[in-house]
Amino acid sequence: ERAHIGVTGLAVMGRNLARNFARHGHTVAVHNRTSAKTRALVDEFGHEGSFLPADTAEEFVALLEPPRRLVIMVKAGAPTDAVIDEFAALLDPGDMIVDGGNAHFADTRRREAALRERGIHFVGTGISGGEEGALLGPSIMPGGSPESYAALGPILEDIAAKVDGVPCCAHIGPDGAGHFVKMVHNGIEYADMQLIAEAYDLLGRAAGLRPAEIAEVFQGWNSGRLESYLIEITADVLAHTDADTGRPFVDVVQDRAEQKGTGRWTVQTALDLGVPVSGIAEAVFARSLSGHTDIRAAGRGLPGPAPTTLDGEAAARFADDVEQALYASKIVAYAQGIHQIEAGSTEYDWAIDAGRVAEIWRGGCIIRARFLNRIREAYDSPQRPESLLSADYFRDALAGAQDAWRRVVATSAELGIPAPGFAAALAYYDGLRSPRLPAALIQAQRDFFGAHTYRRVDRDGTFHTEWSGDRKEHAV
Ligand code: NBP
Repeated sequence: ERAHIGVTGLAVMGRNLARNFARHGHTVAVHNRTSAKTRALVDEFGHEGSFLPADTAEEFVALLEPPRRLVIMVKAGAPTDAVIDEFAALLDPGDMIVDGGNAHFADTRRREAALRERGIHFVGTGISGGEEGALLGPSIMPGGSPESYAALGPILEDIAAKVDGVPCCAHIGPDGAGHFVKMVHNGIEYADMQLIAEAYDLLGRAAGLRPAEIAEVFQGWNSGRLESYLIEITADVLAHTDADTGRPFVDVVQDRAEQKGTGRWTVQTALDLGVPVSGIAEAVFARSLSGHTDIRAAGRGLPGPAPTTLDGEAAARFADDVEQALYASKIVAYAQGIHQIEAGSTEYDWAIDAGRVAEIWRGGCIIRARFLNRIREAYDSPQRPESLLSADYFRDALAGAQDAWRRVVATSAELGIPAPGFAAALAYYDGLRSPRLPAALIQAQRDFFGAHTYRRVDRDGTFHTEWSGDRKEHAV
């Protein structure tokens, strides 16, 4: 008997993916560097389906039906390269290696090019949804060649999450496109989490609500347009009481957020592409600031406004405003992320369909949300929007939210409660709206000190003014 697909790397993710394949009726070859994990998987879950365990790489490869489909789920970076090298030597032209780890898309492009030389399809695949998603249905973002998707697509679509019967898996584009989109997904996740955290902070510190009360507010929001996985788990976390102390759980957690680096990659890549992902950047920086206990300790005595909390009715109105600010800022975060995806797609010639990306994010992944349907609709419409913000539905939503959004940003500034995500999103929105930006002055300054030239509003051409001389303008 041969396996339809194989999984090597049987830590939490690989093991759950292998089980997911098996539960869908696929015969799965399983392998791990340390074979105890392979045995443990078969002992514990062998009854769930058909597993073919292998102790060595050679045995593993021999178990796969040609053309071979081999999924690697090991630690990103050097371990992934080591495993690719080990297996590539054993494969034949036409075989496929799927890297389901969180690789940087530049590594995926390098690996894909190297394996293509040898006739092997390398399919860098973003997989979102964590441990539970891997088992019950993740969102899957495969890159690689269209030929590889023809062979892999059906089996990946089988195990993906489904929303309205549509699998949350689609071929994103060639080489690194899948990992690029997964990276931006994680960047949006950072932004979304930061915005939710700011909403929580404002409801607590400005409106005077306790965590259990904020949990109720979030529960309410989760039955409206903000319905999403992150809002749902936020309500759960805020309602949770610490068993040791009887205090709200969130109050006993140290306020230092960590990061594994995909948010940082998103921002680094956006800087290279020249895309303003200010919401994602603020989220990365807010985590970073939280971790600097030294400068935070030094800053604690800095003066601020006297602490005040809104009274009952004002607090209730404020909570409604925060819902609007959160929704509007979230729209901006997605608009910025999609802009980055489109810029990456242009830069690397990937022809990514943003509407399809929104569609496969509707289920399985951490940023799954009701409003992704609206994004898909916007990009499916005959007049594709230049920015998500200019699509009819979103323009109207922002028009309805903007007064409240401005009040929330103003209140946060007045009360001295940091809301960098809300503020950056609003500034981006106002930046797009502005018929004229102060960039004109910046360009003039650049010409003054560095002869960097400028363009005029009234004539074509490039100009320089002799600032240190007669201040006459010359065409250059
Ligand atoms: P880990 O990222 O913790 O990796 C552990 C696995 O890598 C084990 O199977 C280990 O084998 C294997 N491995 C290592 Br480490 N070095 C190796 C080497 N030189 N040769 C062969 N195998 C090696 O596992 P994970 O948390 O399941 O994540 C797997 C991938 O999925 C990662 O790239 C991760 O970023 C990505 N991912 C994770 C999540 C999540 O929620 N955890 C979500 C989405 C994507 P051993 O057992 O012999 O040590």
